[in-house]
Amino acid sequence: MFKKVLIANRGEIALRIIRACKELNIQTVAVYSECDDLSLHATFADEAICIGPADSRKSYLNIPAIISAAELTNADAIHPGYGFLSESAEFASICIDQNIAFIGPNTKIISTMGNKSIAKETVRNAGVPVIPGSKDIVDLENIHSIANEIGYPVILKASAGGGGKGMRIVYSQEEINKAYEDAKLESELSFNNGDIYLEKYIHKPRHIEIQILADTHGNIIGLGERECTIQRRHQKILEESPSVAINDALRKQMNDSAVDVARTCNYVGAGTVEFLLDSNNNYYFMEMNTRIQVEHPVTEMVLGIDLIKHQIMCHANHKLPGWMVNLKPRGHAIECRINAEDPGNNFMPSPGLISSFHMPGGMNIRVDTHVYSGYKVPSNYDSMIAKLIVHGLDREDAINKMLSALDEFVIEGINTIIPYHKQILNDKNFKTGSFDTSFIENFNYIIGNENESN
Ligand code: MV4
Repeated sequence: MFKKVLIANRGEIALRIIRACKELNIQTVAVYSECDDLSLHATFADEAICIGPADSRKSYLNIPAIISAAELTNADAIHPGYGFLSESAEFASICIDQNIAFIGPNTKIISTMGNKSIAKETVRNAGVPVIPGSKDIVDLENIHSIANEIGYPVILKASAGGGGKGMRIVYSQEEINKAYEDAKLESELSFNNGDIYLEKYIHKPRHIEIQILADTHGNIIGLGERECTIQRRHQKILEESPSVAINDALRKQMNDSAVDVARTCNYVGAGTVEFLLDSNNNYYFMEMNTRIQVEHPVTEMVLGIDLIKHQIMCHANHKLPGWMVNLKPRGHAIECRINAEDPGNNFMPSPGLISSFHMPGGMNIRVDTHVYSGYKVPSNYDSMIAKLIVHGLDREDAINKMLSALDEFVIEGINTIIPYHKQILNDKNFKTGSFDTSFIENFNYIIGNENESN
């Protein structure tokens, strides 16, 4: 097992990883920026090193500073968390060169899955259903013939992208050249890479992803789905498991497909295979995330296992336990992301001092957070300040438990999206499970009306 792990991240996930390490008797090193010195991850790690100023390019994305901190403290592994350097093939390769284990898959897997067009082609060759589309990137020469072959509407996506940047929906031949130029420019500005590929546009799909774990002995296990359809501007805000949209037969097929994806690239560690599910219950591979994800707790709650502990053990060459293949989801889990944003003012970020903070408690209620009363939310980072996860007997029980826990959650001094979550959970279509990716666009938030049903 590793003796000392450096956590190259901040916020709730850094704290989450520190807890997993403590339970495994692994020493921990936190790195923090100048504005994060009072954050709980820096407090609760065995050692903490300042790696630079608030600007993440100079701290949490500063590879030389992080590697120096690992060398100075004799860390034998680095956990990158999510975001920041978690899917940087360059960072993973530098860790390996410095003889520091990278708690993530190898450089080749990160690069393959990081290029969404290459990832799709790799997965298609493994016999997993992928969204119909171009085999490769497109240009102005071939885009018309490929789009006509697939049939409109089509969607243009950035090869280096993921998460909506550089994405354009195109309804007719007349719009495609301009959409291509726009997508390419946006992609170049965002990712330094203007490669664009093309897909059939799936009308009102659901986003369902499968968690997998893979050890270094060839064992790969599919750990069920998370329903992630409730997104605002391509940011997930509420996730749940199981999904109401799939039955046991489809669940097994999607799990098997996710394992096939992992097998075809000799995957190691924790990963997530994202699928779109269309209104006829056809599922298609969209992309694979080669990191632990924000929403991993909903899987942990329905399965009763610690994904980060198992992720770390996989990279320390432990075998996945035999019982893991027989795990069945129990009950229903929901996660609400608590963002410091004002839902009454176009989700404007709301940094500042938390003057009062009281977390909900009780049976099967979990709060993952790095903040506390008196903490100042910096304006330099992502606005997520906490995750509230509940586990209920069934979906209705979990929704009621979440509503009650949100009611108990007191955060004063800044705005949060807690009232927005309450209205979602009271929405008729949310309650019946009849929603698709257009849910949030069509959702009408009423300021000050969080306890009324719509
Ligand atoms: C799509 C799609 C329809 N057809 N691809 C990809 C990135 C993700 N954030 C949004 N993506 C979509 N890709 C095809 N071929 C629709 C979406 C989409 C979406 C997907 C999941 C959850 C919310 C969404 C909101 C708008 C569009």
